[in-house]
Amino acid sequence: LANKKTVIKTDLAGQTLVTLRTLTEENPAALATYEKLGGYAQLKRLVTEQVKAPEIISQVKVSNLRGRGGAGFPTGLKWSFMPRYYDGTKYLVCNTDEGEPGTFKDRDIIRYNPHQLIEGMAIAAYTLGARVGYNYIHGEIWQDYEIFETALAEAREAGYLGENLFGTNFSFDLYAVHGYGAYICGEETALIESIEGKKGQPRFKPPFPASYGVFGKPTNVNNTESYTSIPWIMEHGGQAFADLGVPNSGGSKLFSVSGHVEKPGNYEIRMGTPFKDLLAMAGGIWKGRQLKAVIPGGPSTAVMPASAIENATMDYDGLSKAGSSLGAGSMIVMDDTTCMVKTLKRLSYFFYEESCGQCTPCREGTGWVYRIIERIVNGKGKMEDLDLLTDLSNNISGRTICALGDAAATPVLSFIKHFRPEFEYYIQHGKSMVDGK
Ligand code: L3W
Ligand code: SF4
Repeated sequence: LANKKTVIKTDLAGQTLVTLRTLTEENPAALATYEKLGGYAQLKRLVTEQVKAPEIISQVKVSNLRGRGGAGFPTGLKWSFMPRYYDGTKYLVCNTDEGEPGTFKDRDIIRYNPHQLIEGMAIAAYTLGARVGYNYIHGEIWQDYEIFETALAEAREAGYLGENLFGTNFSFDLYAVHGYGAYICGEETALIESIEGKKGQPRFKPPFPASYGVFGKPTNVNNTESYTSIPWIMEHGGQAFADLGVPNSGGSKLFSVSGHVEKPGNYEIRMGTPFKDLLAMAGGIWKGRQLKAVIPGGPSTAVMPASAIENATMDYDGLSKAGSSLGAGSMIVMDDTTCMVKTLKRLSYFFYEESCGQCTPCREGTGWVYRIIERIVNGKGKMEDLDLLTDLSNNISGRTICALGDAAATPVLSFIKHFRPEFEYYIQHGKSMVDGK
């Protein structure tokens, strides 16, 4: 790794680096770099001083860290669901299966700061009594998977993973699992099925993974960014992490900014940062054009017209008050040349393609929705299609095993709600109001 040439961003102005704190160094992914910045010191301290689990969980609760995979579930609360006294193996799972359009933050963590993730997972394993862990990495990313495997080997060699760590009776083995590139495997129970060697299809919940996870054993599943925040919280205290953000949204957070901006990329900023500041960091709207709309947290979060997001803040409550949600922080920016009808066609195809097919409303509904939008784009739409799309989406949402059904409905409902005249124009004229094609 030390010899591996990595491309790093040099302009980190305005960012508060927690999960990507090695980015300022020349070899960010190397073990020596992480150790130089105090890496693995928290794991060693907690294990050798035998700090009790409730004390650690209480710091995580105070930190206001909320799950970074999209649902925003409080991490400390989730950790408290794991049974403390259990006569058998408990598991730890990290979800690095980011696959939704516009999501690309977790791969940067394993690319630039894999050891902080490993330390965060080892601290979680110590706290929750997990003996074995898996990091499930999206099947379409190869180089980052290899970087993580190298980091695992370094950590084992240095005595941070394995048997009887630091001479205590705490043992933790961590493995990387290379996924298959299916979006649905990012759903935690589909991911668990996939780890078990089965087809990646979601299970009914409850039971939640905390009681019935990998191989039917208690399992804690968190996102990559969530685990990677843990060493910082242990070093500085839960309150310091909470203070980086705003009430109800602790810490700083990675935002993956893509679309029509001058400098797309990941930006780690404090929760509660105004949208305008994040947009400015990303260089503003490209080519001097105007902002038209933003999908703030990934396509499963509602699209927002410029007027709704312009004065919003980037945190759970801020975006929810403005009419959408934070999701995984995957912000897709669209300029005034964007045709919303064609954009919706692309997004709908994604959900149709990625549906696992178990539930009738999702399997049939996503395809039906896609075909209607395709028909509109091909100039054969009917005005009643808009009500049909709304009706169909409302009948997918809330009637399926997993959240993909709701996720597929969200863009359709929000695009039609905010940009209905564009859809009506397309149906009436057989071409786009925006690009005339
Ligand atoms: C025990 C209870 N555990 C809840 C746990 C549950 C899970 C977590 C949150 O979906 C969302 C989805 C995407 N006892 C529990 C309990 N839990 N109650 O808490 O659960 P849930 O069901 O709210 O969320 P989820 O199934 O994890 C995640 C949305 O995120 N999303 C997705 C982005 C895409 C990516 C990607 O490509 N990687 O992240 C963006 O918004 O639509 O709604 O752990 O077990 N009583
Ligand atoms: Fe599969 Fe869709 Fe049902 Fe989720 S909602 S289990 S993706 S068919």
